[in-house]
Amino acid sequence: MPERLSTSSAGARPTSGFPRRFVWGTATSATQIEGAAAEDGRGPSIWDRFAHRQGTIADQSNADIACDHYHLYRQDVQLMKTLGAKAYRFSIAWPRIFPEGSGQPNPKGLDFYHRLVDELIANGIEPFVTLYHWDLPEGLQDRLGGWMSRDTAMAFAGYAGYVAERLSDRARHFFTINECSRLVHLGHRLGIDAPGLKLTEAEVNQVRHNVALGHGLSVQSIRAHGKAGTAVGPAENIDVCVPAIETEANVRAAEVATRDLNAGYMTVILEGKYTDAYLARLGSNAPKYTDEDLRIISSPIDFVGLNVYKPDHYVLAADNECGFVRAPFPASFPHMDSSWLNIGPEAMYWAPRHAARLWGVKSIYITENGTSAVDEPAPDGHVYDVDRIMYLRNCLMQLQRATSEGVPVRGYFLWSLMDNFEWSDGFSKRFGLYRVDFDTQRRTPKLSASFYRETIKRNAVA
Ligand code: PNW
Repeated sequence: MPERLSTSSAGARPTSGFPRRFVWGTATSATQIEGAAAEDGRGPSIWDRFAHRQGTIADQSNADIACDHYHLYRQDVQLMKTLGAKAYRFSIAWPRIFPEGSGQPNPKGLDFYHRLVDELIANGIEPFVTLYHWDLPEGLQDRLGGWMSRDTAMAFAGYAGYVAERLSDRARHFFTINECSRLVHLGHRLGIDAPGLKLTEAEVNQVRHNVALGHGLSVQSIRAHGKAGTAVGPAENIDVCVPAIETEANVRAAEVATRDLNAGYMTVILEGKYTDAYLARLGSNAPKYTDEDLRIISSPIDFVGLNVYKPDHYVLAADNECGFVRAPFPASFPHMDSSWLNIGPEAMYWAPRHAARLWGVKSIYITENGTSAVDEPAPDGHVYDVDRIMYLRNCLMQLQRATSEGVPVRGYFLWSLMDNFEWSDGFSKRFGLYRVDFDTQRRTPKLSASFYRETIKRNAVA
């Protein structure tokens, strides 16, 4: 006899709930939404110059205007309120605060973030501040060689402390640097992100070390200058290793691989030293550093932020030196509208679980998750982005598995509130819950905005 399906609670999955007080939010970054690139004393950033260089951006666009959020922030806060979001992760443009990177601050630049923070709080939305989302002041690139120099790490700490001192009476959570791994790899090795460099292996490894140092120095500076109780941590897209088949041996192999493949940033932050395997792999290209650097880099943090989009490796246990094999991605592996965005929602379970198991992290935020989609309006004018909903639903179900097993995930920030300047893809890839018409700056909710609002309301996957 066929089993009877319960019809009493249509759609309500029995295990779809999240912990009480789970923080639901959206995320953006300054360059991608603000515009007003030369307003109120803002200095140029490496992304301004890079985007204006021929052939760097897929659609020949730049971020001079983007979503014009600098002027439309009040309306954008209302979009968040409509979603029922409880928090907002945004980044501060360093060149608004210190137009030259260091030296003379620009009070008008900071005023914008005072206004934004006040507006958020007035609407019951908690501000989560990212201090560096890739918009290095151009002056630091020109004068110091940017992250090739330790002095940039020092300048970053100075800026971070300056901001924390002034905003931490209302913003209680600070993320230091967004995605060290991408800024190093795409910006300094492949040259497809600003500053568009193709450095040698030794230089790339030194840049990674300097960024880690900048993270650690800024943690110390935020503690020194922020109000008591200011919480601080990184926001990193760690390489997420997923056991190809969920056996005990594969799970262990995925943990070993995660620790090893993130050795240059997350592992050194949480363990206070570079792993032997990492140093052996780099050989004579290893970065130059002191023991004091390692102590700074591993300054205690209050939480770990994880940007999770896709699995990076499917891993099997193996009888080799490193203890694992990475299965190559088959050519047929499915992806979303961005070709790099492989579909593997299990990454959303394994990323925080690895952080909790490997390093004993007690507090985790998913600082980004989301997808690009084509988002053409239907004849009736609506955007039925059911592919984005599918992607989000699957990721959130995996996240729910993690929280239901006790993995300490405190909140989730969906990338992104609205379509924006998607770096070298320009405006050709849309990640928003709200569609932006970049000619009129009109924002229109997509179907996924309703999905997210319903999820927040239920505190369960809708
Ligand atoms: C993140 N990957 O970048 C950034 O933090 C955002 O600024 C960006 O808009 C968003 O994700 C969407 O791209 C990533 O290849 C880009 O795994 C690529 C990857 C991860 C993150």
